Amino acid sequence: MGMFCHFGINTFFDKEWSDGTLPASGFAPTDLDARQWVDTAADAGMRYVVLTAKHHDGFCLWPTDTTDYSVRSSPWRGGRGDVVEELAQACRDAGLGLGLYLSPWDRNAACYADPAAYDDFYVRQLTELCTRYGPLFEVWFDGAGSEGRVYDWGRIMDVVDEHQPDAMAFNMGRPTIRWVGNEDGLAADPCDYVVSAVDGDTGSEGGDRAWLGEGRYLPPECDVPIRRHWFWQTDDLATLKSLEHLLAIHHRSVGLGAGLLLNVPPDRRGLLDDHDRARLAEFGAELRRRFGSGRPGVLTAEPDPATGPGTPTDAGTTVVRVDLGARTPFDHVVLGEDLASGQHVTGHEVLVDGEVVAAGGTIGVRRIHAFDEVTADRLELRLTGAGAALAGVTAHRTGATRAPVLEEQPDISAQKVDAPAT
Ligand code: FUL
Repeated sequence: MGMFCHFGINTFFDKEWSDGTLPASGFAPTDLDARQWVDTAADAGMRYVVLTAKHHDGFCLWPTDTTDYSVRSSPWRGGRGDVVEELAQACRDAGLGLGLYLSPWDRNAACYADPAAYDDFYVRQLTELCTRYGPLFEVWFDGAGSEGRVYDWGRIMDVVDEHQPDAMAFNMGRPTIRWVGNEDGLAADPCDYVVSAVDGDTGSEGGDRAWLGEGRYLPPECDVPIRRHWFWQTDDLATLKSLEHLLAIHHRSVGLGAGLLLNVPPDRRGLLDDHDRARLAEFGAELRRRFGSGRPGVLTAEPDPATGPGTPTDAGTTVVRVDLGARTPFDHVVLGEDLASGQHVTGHEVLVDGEVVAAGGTIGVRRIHAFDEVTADRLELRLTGAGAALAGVTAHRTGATRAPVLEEQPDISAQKVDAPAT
């Protein structure tokens, strides 16, 4: 789980997308403190933070040498500030990963009209980000606005490979993780890690989906804003997602084996809004209460006597007996698949006293199930899929006996989006 921070020139003009003409002088956070962002993220159980170093408007949050449209031309810290550096330092201090979003679509750069010149420009920007701020956990490539545009992804990704070989790459170029196909934060079952076709831009090596070929290992990262919009807006508070909705997103992303990147936008002070912080704190506390400590089971796996052993060509069924050590009341299980040789589980059932209490398709790194409370000292898992194996099972008594429920959410307001000329 990570925290997304959309912050930039839009924050100061009530915009979601601006067209690259908003004055840099408008970027004037009064009280910016990236440690507050990072501490809030860490308290909520986030492991990394991804910042919009440059959104589609082209305004750069670091003092780049590639354009004047940056913090250097703003009044903030007398033009000597660097938001990326302040966040990088705060992440280092707190032990969180740093991710950077660099929009390929740039509505300010004059050279955008010239693909070869812009590739140079973009490579220089990415090189700055990949060499000035220490190790990056993720680089985030957003496909919006780039429909039909061919970038030199080979060159672009060489920058990442050379300077940040361990960084995850989101969505474009040579991605290592993929967009889940919606901005609601929701994965679905099956949540396949190896895909040969996806929604969105993944595998856009020159825009060519054939790049996916027979299949690529690309687990999804589910991105979603905590309010209606990605950037902080003066009139958005009523759209702050409820605790129940956030728990439902968690259940449908992390609980299905996907990653979750939850956007919490800094405001015009350069601080996370107090309402959002309170909601995040509740969210983190509830996750800790539900899943922080559970009773781990001791696992014994054997082929199902009815179907025989699974072989590489025969999916078979594997039975995993889970010994909880003592009679335990529980209403949730958290399953983890053994992924050492890849993802193999394609179906599973959870049985208590011979009754199926939960069932599903894939498991992956984590799968969460909710059901009516039972009390037992053991349970059984029946797995389908050649080579299927589990890494762990924990039982939890949360007091909640059903999956949290998604609520209706408002759409992004068209007034906040300066649409490109068609
Ligand atoms: C979209 C962008 O257009 C939004 O502004 C936001 O950055 C979201 C994460 O991705 O494609």
